[in-house]
Amino acid sequence: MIVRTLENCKNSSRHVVTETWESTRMLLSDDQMGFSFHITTIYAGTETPIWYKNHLESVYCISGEGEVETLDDGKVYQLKPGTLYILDKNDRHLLRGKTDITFACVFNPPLNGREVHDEDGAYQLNEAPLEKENA
Ligand code: 9YT
Repeated sequence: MIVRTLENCKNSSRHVVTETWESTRMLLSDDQMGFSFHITTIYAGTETPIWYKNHLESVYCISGEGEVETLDDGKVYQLKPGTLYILDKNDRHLLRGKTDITFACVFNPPLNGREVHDEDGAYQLNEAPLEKENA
C-alpha cells in the first residue's frame, strides 16, 4: 500500500504553481494505478483554457465557487462543493474561479507529471496551432 499526505506532496516536486492555478499530483503514472489523482486550485478571478486531448478526466469540487464552459457548445455550468464534472469527450473547456476553487481530479490514462513543462497537459488555446499539439 502507498500512503501520502497532501502536506508532504505539497512540499515536493509534485506541487506545481502556474499563473492561474496550482496543483498537487498525489498519484502519477509511475505509481502504475491506471489513473492519476490531483488536488488542484484555480485562483479567484482567473480563466484557464484547457483541452486534454488524450485523457479522460473527472473533476470534483471540494471548496470554493466557479464555473466551467464547454467551448464546443458554449454551455456554462456552475461549480460549487459537491459538483462533479466529467470530461467524457475530451471536451475543450474554460475553467473560471469566482473564489479560489479547489478540486480533486482523476485522469485516465494517468498524467506523468511533466505535462506542465512540455505543455502536454493544459492546452493554451492561443498558442501553437492545435494540430501541432499532442499528448
Ligand atoms: C482542474 C484540472 O483540470 N486539474 C487537472 C490537473 C492539473 N492541471 C495538473 O496537475 O496538471
